[in-house]
Amino acid sequence: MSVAYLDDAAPLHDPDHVLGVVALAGHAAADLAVGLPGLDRPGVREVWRSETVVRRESRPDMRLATTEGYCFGMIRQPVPAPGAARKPLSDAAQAAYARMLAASREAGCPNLLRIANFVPHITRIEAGEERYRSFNAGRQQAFASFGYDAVQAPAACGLGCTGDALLVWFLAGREPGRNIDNPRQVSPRLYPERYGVRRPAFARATIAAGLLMVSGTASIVGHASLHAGDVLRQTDETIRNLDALLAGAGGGLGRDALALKVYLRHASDRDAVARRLAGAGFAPPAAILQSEICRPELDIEIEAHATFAGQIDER
Ligand code: 3EB
Repeated sequence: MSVAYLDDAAPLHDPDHVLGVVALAGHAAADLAVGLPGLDRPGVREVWRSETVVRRESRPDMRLATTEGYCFGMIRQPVPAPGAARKPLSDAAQAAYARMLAASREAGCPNLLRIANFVPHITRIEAGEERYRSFNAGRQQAFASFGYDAVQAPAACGLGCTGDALLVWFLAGREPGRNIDNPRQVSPRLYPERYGVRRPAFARATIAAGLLMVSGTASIVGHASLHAGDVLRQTDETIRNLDALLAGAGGGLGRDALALKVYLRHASDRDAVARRLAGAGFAPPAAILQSEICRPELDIEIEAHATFAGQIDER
């Protein structure tokens, strides 16, 4: 599997091998339109490709691509209006995750390998509860009702977006991946209750499909956010977390092997953060995007992937 980042003018070649096109920023044609403000270029599409030919299918508000051994899905789940549901985000998350679990199992790919969550207005308080907490409840409920063990949950990201739909894409496989732990951070399953009575469920990184896929990573040590108000110290802490995951993955990958997606709360932080990352030996980010991070005190979250030749079972 491979991932590329295209600006809006770039043609999408070899469509038979494309699993999915996610427009992170800009308005180019895509399977899933996230449409965050692009801080380094106005349009950027993330393109997932398979080495083998892809079968594609469209359902209402969902695109599905399957290959021998893998399934890639993109879901646009409308969020009910606050008056129409008691917990709109919980309902939407439960519905989106139920569709994901049903579709991946139906495709013979019951092992989730990577999930991305874009939650509209993620830190807004609604009916006395933050929407991210409500999202966490719905995600857990769907896992529970499908008998999916949340301990197996793969790498993910949880970011804010605008609009009125929850956007989720996922990669699932016939075979399981290998989840990587970050010893500097507690598992999201063990976060304190303030992130939801039903906790977040995701792994810090997953190795599968020839990729090391690193979750949204932030300035969190243990379960606590560090360096509130200082984006550069948050960047440094995030780099230490990325280093821990590179070490945990094995295979000798360095910082420069990672393709980064950098999410910033404040557009004005772009140049300082880009300089800090370059100075630390990272390649220029694949994308720099403006987004609401899921904890109000965090100003930066970094997601990454690298091609990974190491065997999944070589522990
Ligand atoms: C964190 O480490 C930061 O809820 O799926 C990162 C990755 C975060 C995934 C998710 C949230 C999620 O808790 C936020």
